[in-house]
Amino acid sequence: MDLPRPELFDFHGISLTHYFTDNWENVQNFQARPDDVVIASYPKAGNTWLSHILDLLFFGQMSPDRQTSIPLYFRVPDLEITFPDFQPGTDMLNNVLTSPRLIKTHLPVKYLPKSFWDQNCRIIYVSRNAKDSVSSYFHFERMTAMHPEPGDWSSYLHRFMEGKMVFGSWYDHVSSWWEKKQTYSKLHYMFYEDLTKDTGQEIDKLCTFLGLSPSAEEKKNILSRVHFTEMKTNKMVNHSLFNGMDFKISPFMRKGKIGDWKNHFTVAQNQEFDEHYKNKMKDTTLQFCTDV
Ligand code: PPS
Repeated sequence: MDLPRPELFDFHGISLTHYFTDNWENVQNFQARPDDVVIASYPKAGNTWLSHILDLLFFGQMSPDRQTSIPLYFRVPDLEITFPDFQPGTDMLNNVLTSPRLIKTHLPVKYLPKSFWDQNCRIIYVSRNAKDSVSSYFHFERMTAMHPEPGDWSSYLHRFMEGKMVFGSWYDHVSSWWEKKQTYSKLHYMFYEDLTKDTGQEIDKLCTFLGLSPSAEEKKNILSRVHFTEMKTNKMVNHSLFNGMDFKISPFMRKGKIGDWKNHFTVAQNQEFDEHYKNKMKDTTLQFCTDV
């Protein structure tokens, strides 16, 4: 689809494009169901990975055709999205007949619709270190018509540091969701890096949080299906069926690694970034791993 790139603008204090604001009122008034499971993250933190894991955990046994016939972005709709030829995320979700509904969002914690808190819904937040997040985001913005053109790497990195990205500041996003975890017990905060290092252990923790007990056989099956190489070639999860992305520029499932930032940051950029990072993150206990 040949669409013009959207403008980035300030919306209630965060940078967004119209694809994420056109349906704002319906998003904010969205009615949650008590058993909804929300998968929240800043962009490029592993939301797709987690969505696939949860879909398999909840529906892999019950309705195996679901995974082979319905693209993941329909099985786990994005709450705030509106995109040509697609139903808005809220409509897709209102039409979901299976339960629990699995709901993807990139909203900062203060903009998650109130109903999710009122209904005491389970929320999983996945976070990824800033350097790999910005590197992944750069390549994603090169290839998707939903976001503005990223421009050159150096100015992009500075824009990330200033928080002028679609969905706002990474620093505010990851740390305000982290703060929320201290007071909201149904929030499971996890890290892309832990998921990479020991997927099985992270799935066990997820199961404890969600009250699920898959058999050893099921778990083995899930582990093989959520591996990067497996997902990269699976059309139902790799976004190749979505017409708003140009895989000739970059694939959605790109590298799937911890530390790819080293192929992007110069020594000087890394020093500047670290200084700025220390200051931005000085008031949070949140710690990230940036290396294997
Ligand atoms: S989005 O567009 O914000 O929803 O993107 P998101 O799914 O959150 O993040 C995309 C990055 O996650 C990587 N990914 C994985 N890494 C390892 N293993 C598995 N199974 C996996 N699935 C997705 C994906 O490759 C993107 O990271 P990069 O660094 O660009 O490869």
